[in-house]
Amino acid sequence: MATNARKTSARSRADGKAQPALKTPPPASFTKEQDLKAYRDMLLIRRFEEKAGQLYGMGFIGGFCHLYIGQEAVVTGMAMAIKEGDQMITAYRDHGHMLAMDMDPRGVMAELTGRRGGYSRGKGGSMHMFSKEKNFYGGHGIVGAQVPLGTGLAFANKYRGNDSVSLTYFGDGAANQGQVYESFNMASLWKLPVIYVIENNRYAMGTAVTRSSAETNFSQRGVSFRIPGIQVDGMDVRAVKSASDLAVEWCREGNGPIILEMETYRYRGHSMSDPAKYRSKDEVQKMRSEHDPIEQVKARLLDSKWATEDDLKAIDKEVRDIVADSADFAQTDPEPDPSELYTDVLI
Ligand SMILES: Cc1ncc(C[n+]2csc(CCOP(=O)(O)OP(=O)(O)O)c2C)c(N)n1
Ligand SMILES: [Mg+2]
Repeated sequence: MATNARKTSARSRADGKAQPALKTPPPASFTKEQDLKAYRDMLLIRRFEEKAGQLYGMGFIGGFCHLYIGQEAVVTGMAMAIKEGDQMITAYRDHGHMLAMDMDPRGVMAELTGRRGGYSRGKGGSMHMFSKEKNFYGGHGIVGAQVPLGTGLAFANKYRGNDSVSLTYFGDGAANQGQVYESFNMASLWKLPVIYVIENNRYAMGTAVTRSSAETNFSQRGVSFRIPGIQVDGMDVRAVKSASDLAVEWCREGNGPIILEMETYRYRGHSMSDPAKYRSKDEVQKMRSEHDPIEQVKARLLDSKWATEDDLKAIDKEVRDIVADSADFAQTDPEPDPSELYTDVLI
């Protein structure tokens, strides 16, 4: 559907041109194949993250490790809306993003355990992985740092005259960073094809959005820069897909940047060392039982008789096998040779 159809109200500009406001589109209607794919892709992320959590507990993973469990619908729905050549960049909660960009689970898991076969040859760890081949630009540990970089990717696309779009993800906490607004200004001024995906999972480390943010409607953070934004149910993969379709089309039509605020939730702590005392167990349990992105698709598949319990078990087995293989590889692949200590390093 053309994005033009969704432009609703108009705010007059000094130059007389209207600034459109956009409405959140209804969730996409999925075919059986799309629902099955969404289920399988989200399950892969969930099982991969559970395994990463186990390996961390067993001492195989050094440094930081931030799990994406609960937020799977965001990257999965967005990945269903993009095409070859579109780029993705995010922060440190990045394993799901890499799997959604079709990166090899072995390479991701082996990077977590610091092995040779990892995407950064075992020298980057959880927060620093890249694949130019798969158009994934990291993995960034400094909060907000990826936002100017993602904006730069969009600048390069415009400069080169291709129609690729930059998907620049960041969190509700990062949304309060100054460099985000410097990026917004330039992206809007130069009409850069960038989708700012704000993953509002309600917390930045142990701080709830209501304590850290004067304006908690993150979709409106671009108003001063004439960047439209919409709020999206980030726990429903179909809602994510339709919003992503709209945003991708908006960028490819040459309208400049757009913001998608994904309302989502992380089930685990901020990182592996977070006891999560800042929220109640009931709050987490309520999200899990009433809004889980994977359970929603599962119920739909069963209700519509598009899949039987046995079909879903077979998908679960396929996914578990991939994850088990990646974990085996990540425990047996050798560590980098000491001579690698000075390669790939700027000194
Ligand atoms: C510039 C900077 N300041 C502080 C930190 C410490 N820090 C790491 S994650 C984080 C919270 C970010 O929260 P959010 O953007 O909501 O992302 P989420 O962890 O929820 O995915 C903070 C303050 C950092 N890494 N970089
Ligand atoms: Mg957050």
